[in-house]
Amino acid sequence: VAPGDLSALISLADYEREAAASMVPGAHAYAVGGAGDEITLRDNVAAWARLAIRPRMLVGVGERDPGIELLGLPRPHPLIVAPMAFQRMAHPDGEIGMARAAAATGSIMCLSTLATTSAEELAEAVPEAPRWFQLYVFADRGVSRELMARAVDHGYEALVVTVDLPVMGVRERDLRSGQQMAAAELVASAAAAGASGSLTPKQFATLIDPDLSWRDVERFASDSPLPVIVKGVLTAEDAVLAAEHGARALVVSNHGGRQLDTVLSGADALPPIVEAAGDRLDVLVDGGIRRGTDVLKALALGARAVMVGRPALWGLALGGAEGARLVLEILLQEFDATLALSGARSAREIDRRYICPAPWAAPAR
Ligand code: FNR
Ligand code: LAC
Repeated sequence: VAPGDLSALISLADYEREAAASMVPGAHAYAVGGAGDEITLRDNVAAWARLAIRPRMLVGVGERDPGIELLGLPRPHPLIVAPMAFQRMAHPDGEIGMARAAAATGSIMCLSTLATTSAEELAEAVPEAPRWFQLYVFADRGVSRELMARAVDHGYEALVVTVDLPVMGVRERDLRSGQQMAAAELVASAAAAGASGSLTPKQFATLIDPDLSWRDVERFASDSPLPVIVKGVLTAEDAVLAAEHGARALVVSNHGGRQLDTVLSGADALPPIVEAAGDRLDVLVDGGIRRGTDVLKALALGARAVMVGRPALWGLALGGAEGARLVLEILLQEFDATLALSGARSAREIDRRYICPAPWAAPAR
């Protein structure tokens, strides 16, 4: 495609392919890579394709409502932009561009602790974006408390505590690329982490406290006026602990296959977690959401909402705020068509009856 002309890109797969051709190789490796042999990375996508849809006919789908309820509040649809570090590495619009795309589409923007824009800058630049703040807890708890206070002061609606990165996963694409990044892109993030100068993702990871425990989650939940969402849980056991320690919600996630290879996909981990959570927790899921049909399947398995990671970053890389917006719009249009063709008038009525195990083998990618 000609630079600036995104109209030829009609699917998220188109964005994936074009981003691979146009991003700086080191930045692309960091964005798309996974841990180890990338078995989980691939399975995150394949797992949604192992589910088939059981559509109902003649339901009357002339009016469709993609709206859901999350943390007790109505939301226009179930899409959330996943927290992703260093977005200015993909495009100069960075996190502010991503927030504009989220605001334009009614999606929640989740800002990473390791962002290249501070929480307050983002809030001032795009006050209309519904926003959550993702917290990495550093060994220096003062820094985390400061980050939390700033999120509270600047209109962030939830605190997403990521618990699956006690240490950084071993990502061979980054080892091969040397993870070259412009120092300027790293300075803002270093400031957020309470350090001066610039830090690479690997250096950041060493600031994160590997001894973080459920007691810390409980403390954040009781100190924070914002609801705490635990991100990165894959077992029913941990879902029960999250509820017992004051979390309001959790994100079933393997960090986009970037941490421990050969763990379960979100789709496969979800059902026992939904069952264990009962009505104590809102359960969200992420990993490999690339089609509107994937969104319906996630809701059918009991998720209330989904986070979308890399596709939004491909959009940002190719067209800044506008590119990210187009990606979210494609997904929303696909989800609307999926509702109509599945015979679901409302996202809230989607349940297990809409899916079954697929009789085909998921296509290899
Ligand atoms: C991430 N992810 C992530 N998660 C988090 O809690 N804090 C972070 O700073 C980051 N950073 C980050 C950077 C990049 C480049 C990627 C691709 C991912 C994980 C992210 O929030 C989410 O869990 C996955 O990306 C979801 O999978 P998909 O949609 O990318 O397949
Ligand atoms: C990553 C971290 C920073 O996945 O969350 O790269």
